[in-house]
Amino acid sequence: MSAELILHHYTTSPFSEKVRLVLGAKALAWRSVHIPVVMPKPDVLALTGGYRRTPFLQIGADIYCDSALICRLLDRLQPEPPLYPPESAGTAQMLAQWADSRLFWAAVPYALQPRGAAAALADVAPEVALAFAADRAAFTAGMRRPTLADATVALHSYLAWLELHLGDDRAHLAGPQLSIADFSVAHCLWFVHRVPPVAGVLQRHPRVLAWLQRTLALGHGRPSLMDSGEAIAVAAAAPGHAPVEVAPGLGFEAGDAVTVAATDYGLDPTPGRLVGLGVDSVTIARSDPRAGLVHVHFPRLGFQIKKEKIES
Ligand SMILES: N[C@@H](CCC(=O)N[C@@H](CS)C(=O)NCC(=O)O)C(=O)O
Repeated sequence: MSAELILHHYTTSPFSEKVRLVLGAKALAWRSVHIPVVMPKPDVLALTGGYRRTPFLQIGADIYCDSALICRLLDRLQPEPPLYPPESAGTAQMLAQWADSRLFWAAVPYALQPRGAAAALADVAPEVALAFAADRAAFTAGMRRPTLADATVALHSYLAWLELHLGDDRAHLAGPQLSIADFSVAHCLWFVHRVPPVAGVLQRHPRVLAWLQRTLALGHGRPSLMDSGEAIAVAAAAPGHAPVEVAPGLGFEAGDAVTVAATDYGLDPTPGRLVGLGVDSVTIARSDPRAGLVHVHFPRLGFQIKKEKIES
């Protein structure tokens, strides 16, 4: 692998934990850039052009947004162990999508109930905790966030389903082989597991707990710290970009001025010129005064591309 893998993340981010565990399973070396937990994030936006969610992966002047796309990329770069083993790839991806959407939005509000938040934010000044709450309210504006009552019944149901699913002594969630499903479910339950006052809910599901401990033991690979200024300099100095093309028949042409934005929450759009489009991903080119010409890649699923009017 030529250019370095640079993961922009923060310790407490569940979707970052998903990617860190994939890096661990694949025994990869990577550079670790710690980004702010709340806005403003000027060095993040210099690279992504608008997307503010965590994590994203940088290779030179290519920026890969969303853990689903990052995991597909890592699997191409380092195929062993595979995240999409042919015998279970369909089941694995459906399970992963369920976990990243439904299980995530049960686990996070459950873990951040008052006694969980008190422990998770124990070392944080009250004004920082308030800023976090305000930031996440804006981040999820327009989305119906589960109440604690909603999240509690959902998490109990989901844990019971998983316990049943593991009842045939399968080693991994989609079958005998590790897959993307393990990482998507593990990052959600990790967020509950790491907060002692609420982690007891997992004890009632011994198969789930044993599977989670096995999955978390994959570790994080070999990270080494980098600061965000250095990461921007890496983008500015990169000799080029990963090859991409715009496939015909998908509604857009190469060079179109577009915005790309998530459709669920954290909807901030990234504007640019379309340079890549397929059924799996969309790529736009944009210039930044500090990072230079960057290509920002998104998954196609879960993101909306909109043509922008060009000022004449
Ligand atoms: N679908 C996205 C979801 C990412 C996501 O929700 N990340 C959370 C942190 S785990 C986030 O962006 N929180 C707000 C922030 O970090 O600014 C992915 O798979 O990467």
